[in-house]
Amino acid sequence: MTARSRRPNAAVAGVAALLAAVAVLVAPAAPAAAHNTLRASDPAAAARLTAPPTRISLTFLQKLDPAFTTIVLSDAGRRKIPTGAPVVADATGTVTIDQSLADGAYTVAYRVVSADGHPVQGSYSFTVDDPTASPAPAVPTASAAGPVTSSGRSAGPGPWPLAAGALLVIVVAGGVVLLRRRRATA
Ligand SMILES: [Cu+2]
Repeated sequence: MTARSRRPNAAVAGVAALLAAVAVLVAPAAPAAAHNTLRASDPAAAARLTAPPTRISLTFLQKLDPAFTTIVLSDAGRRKIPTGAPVVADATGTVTIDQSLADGAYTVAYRVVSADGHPVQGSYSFTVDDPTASPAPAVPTASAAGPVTSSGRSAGPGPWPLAAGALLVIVVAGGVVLLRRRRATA
């Protein structure tokens, strides 16, 4: 009696394990997507500016909490540049720069919170290269509308499009072989 009831249980357990494995493979990277992410910035990441900026504006995916929004500007020597306190409007945080920035590389570091309360931090760099400020040869200016690069992780499309493409190739190749066989026998 107990031996009889064991077999269906084992089968059920096997199916459950299979379903669990499929669920793990199919489930998207939800935690990464749920966190706040830098969407755009002014100056843009890796921008080469011909005039020093007077403010830094960062736009995020989710609404910011003014109490937990930090934006720090520093120069190539990692010295902090004085700025005003962050002014938050919805998902955008802005700080004004108190001084005129000399030519050189600068880093913008930020720390904000996600909707779930978890902190998110990252940084990016831009360069000030004012042709009127120094006799150094002018470098072609990069577009300020370049893609935002941050140290935060981004959820890519994953291996599924690749797998779907490979499956399509197999199906098409199989169809071609079948057609050739039918023509050969006809
Ligand atoms: Cu979280």
